[in-house]
Amino acid sequence: LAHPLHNVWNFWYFGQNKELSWEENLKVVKKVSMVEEFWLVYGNIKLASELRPGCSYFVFKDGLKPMWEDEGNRRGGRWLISFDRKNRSSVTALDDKWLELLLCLIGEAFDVDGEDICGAAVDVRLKFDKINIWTKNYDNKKRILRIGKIIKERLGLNDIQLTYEKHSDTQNKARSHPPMYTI
Ligand code: M7G
Repeated sequence: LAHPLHNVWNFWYFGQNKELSWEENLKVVKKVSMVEEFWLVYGNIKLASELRPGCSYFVFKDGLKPMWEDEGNRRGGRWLISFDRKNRSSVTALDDKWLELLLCLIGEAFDVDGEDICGAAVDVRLKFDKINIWTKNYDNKKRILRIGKIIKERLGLNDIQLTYEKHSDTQNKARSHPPMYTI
């Protein structure tokens, strides 16, 4: 007996081979359309906290590539949550938050606002771990704020500020841009 997910998702891994371009470093690990497949994949890959700095996981709806250039992300942006690695309260703090976020995605915790969700990423970097949630249209302020509020509650981030940046601003690093939304 298998339990279908409301959406089909792809797990992606971003490795860090300096000889390859950014896009070439991005690989689909597995497509999941059933709850059982989700746990199988989750249980067979390294925990986020075990990734080498420079690596990322992305979990995106099927049909979307986890990149700014994808048609589904062109008008989009992301909620960005940064964790200073010095403050990793326990080895599993990041893993717990990432898993909780994945359960929000596959469990459709955002109700109809979830239509705006493209996917999520966890980035392990030297000084910071980052979790981001990508949405498809940066003008959908109400939806974005409601999504941000649920993430804050579910991930237990009441003391942390979340900022929403549009991808076109993230891409244009030459100028610094204030975030579009903050909660
Ligand atoms: P990052 O991995 O999102 O954050 O972006 P980091 O700075 O903490 O490592 C690092 C770099 O990866 C960017 O400056 C881009 O060169 C490249 N990059 C990241 N993303 C999400 C994209 C993307 O969607 N498309 C392209 N072409 N490059 C990207």
